[in-house]
Order: sequence, then C-alpha cells, then structure tokens
Amino acid sequence: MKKKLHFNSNTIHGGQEPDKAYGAVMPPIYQTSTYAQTTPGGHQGFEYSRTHNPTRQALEKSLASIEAGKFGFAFGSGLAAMDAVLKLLKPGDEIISTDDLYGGSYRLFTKIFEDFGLKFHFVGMDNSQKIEKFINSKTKLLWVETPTNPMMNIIDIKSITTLAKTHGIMVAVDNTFASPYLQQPLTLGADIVMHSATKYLAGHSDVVLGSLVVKDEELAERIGFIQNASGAICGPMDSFLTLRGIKTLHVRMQRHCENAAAIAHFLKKHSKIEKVYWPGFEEHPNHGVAKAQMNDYGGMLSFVTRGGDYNAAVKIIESLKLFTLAESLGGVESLAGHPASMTHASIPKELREKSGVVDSLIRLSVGIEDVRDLIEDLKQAIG
Ligand code: P1T
Repeated sequence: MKKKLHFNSNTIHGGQEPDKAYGAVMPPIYQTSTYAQTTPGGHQGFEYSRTHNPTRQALEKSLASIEAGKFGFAFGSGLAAMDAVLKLLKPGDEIISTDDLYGGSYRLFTKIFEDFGLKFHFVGMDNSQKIEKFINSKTKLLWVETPTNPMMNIIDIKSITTLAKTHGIMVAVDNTFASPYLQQPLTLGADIVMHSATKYLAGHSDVVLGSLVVKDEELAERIGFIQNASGAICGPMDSFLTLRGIKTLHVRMQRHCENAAAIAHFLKKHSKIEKVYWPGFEEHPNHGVAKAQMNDYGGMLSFVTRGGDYNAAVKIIESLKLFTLAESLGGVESLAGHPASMTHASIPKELREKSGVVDSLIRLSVGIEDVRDLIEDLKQAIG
C-alpha cells in the first residue's frame, strides 16, 4: 500500500501498479472484447469488455485518485458520462442547472431528457437564494459547471453542496474547465464529479472520453450498473491515451494557467478590447470565490472587442495563425472558438445572449506554447 501522495504524484501513480502479466509500467492496451473462462464463471475478474477492461480499469483508478474519490467510471464521451448521471433520475424529477454551460449539455438536458419526463431549471448560481427559489420536493439534482463555458463564471461549490445537503439533493459538478489540478469538487461536498476528459485530462486533442468519480459506494454501484447496462463505455486505446495524458496534467496545467494569465492581461490593456472574462482579475464578479476555491485561474478565457459584432469576431479568428479555429479545449495547442456559432449554437439565441454569449464573443483555450508567440499572434490578428 503506497502512502498518501500529493496531487502532483497522484497524477502519475494514483491507483497504478505495474501490470500483473509482465510488469509493464504502463498498462497494456488490452484490445479484447472478451476473456477466456476455464469453466462458466471461472475467470480472473474480467468477463466481457463492456463490463470491465484492464486498461479502462487502470484509467478509472487513476481518475478516482486524482479527484479524491473512491470509484471512477470512464465513458465514450463527456456527454455519455452526463447521460449516465441523468439515468439515476426518474420521470417527474427536477434538476436545477447553471444557466451558463456547454451547449451540448444544454442540448442533452432539453432535447433528450425532457422527453423522458425530467424537468430542468436553468438558474444563475452566483447566490444560493436564486437556487433556493426553484427547490421543491421533486428536486433531485443540482448540476454545476464551474468555471462556466464560455463566460468563466465561478460558482461556489461549497455553498451549493451545503444548501443541497439541507434538502437532501444530489450535487454533480462538471469539472472540465478546472481539472482536479485546480479544484476537487468531492472534497467540497459534491456527490459526483464529471469530466469531459477529452479536454485537460487527456490533454492532447487526440481522444474523446468522459468520466464520473464518486465517493459513495451505493451511488458507485448504481453508476456502475448504468455504465454496464447502457454500455456507453470507452475503448482500451482511448483509455490508454487518457491515462497517459493524466500523468502530465499538473505540469501542463501550470503552464496553461501562466499563459492564460499573461494573455488575459495583454488583452485587458489592448485598446480594441472591450472586456476580458477571466476569473483572475480582481474585478471579476466571482474573483473572491475563485481565489478561495481554485489553486489558480485556469487556461480558458473569453473576450469581446470594442463595438464588435459577428464580423469583427470572425475577422480576428480567421486572422489567427498559431491559434487554431476549432471546437474543444484543454489540449497542448492553443485554440480559438466562436461560441455563438460553434460550441453554444444549440442554445437558443435569446437565452445564450442573456448569459453573455453574444455574437462578438471569442473564446480562447490557451495552450502551452511559448506565450510570446501566442501574444504576437493575437496582436497581429486584432490589429
Ligand atoms: O465533448 P464531450 O467529451 O462529450 O464533452 C462534453 C462537454 C461537457 N462539459 C463541458 C464543460 C464541455 O466543455 C464539454 C465539451 N465542450 C466542447 C467540445 C467545447 O468546445 O466547449
């Protein structure tokens, strides 16, 4: 039994041990659907790869460890992981979700699960009273995304879990933007932490994968049952890539944060920039919460140009040479996106604009390149 390690060691060693067959330090990619049995039920803990796979299991143990949980579950995508959480609920149950969130999450809630009788309320979660107004006996889940995608609002996880506990409501936190390097929601009282591991965890824009981590054994049993029964699992190759990515999470995140901070300050001083959304600024409305809750401010930021519109935003994005115009985030390379027409296009315009996702908004996923090159690129694109 290894002694309790610090986070920066857990990313490498958490839940890991050399492979039992030949001592391979990295788990082999067990590219198999099934496992030989000596007699019906006579196997070595693995029967069929939807249920268990040794490579996926190594990843799931790592996920549980870095999120300070006990049980990890890996899925084919972040949305598949969310789908499994929603399947814990029953028709008639109500969910209160943050009103600024990934467009695909909103689409899953409203276009799939509303048809199965779940009711969603989208609420600004900057203070508990706003949430409390929507709580009733049918409320079963609070869905928290923090920092929010793409407006970089910060939600106080501890105050939400404290409120939820008094009402016996489960709290799930989408920790994709922060990663456990910056915050571990389970230590703040959340019941479930979810990731689009596609992003910072895998970190190299080469895999789509999702995860859930919990502490509670009974909840873990229910999620494990859904994972196997619904079957939205990830394959062994993607599990391997994500596990490999996690091993450098802490060094990548440190550079993501440093680079994003430098870019946020550069943009803030630029005469053509109207507003920069980045929680590290003291004037950010939730800066105090960010400072207390997170170890740093992350690698994401959004901004709008002065008097800018759709065309102005597109002109900048198209002029960027080092930043790639693309969906997704959290990889080593810098990406620029236009939320209104890309990642958040599935949210109705009126609702989207209410939370700040206007046509002139540009989102940056700041990579780990030399920040001088990134700033040069922004300089020439903004003009
Ligand atoms: O793409 P997938 O792995 O299924 O994860 C969905 C998801 C869930 N939660 C958050 C906060 C996300 O950002 C995402 C995916 N987001 C993008 C693809 C994006 O560019 O914002």
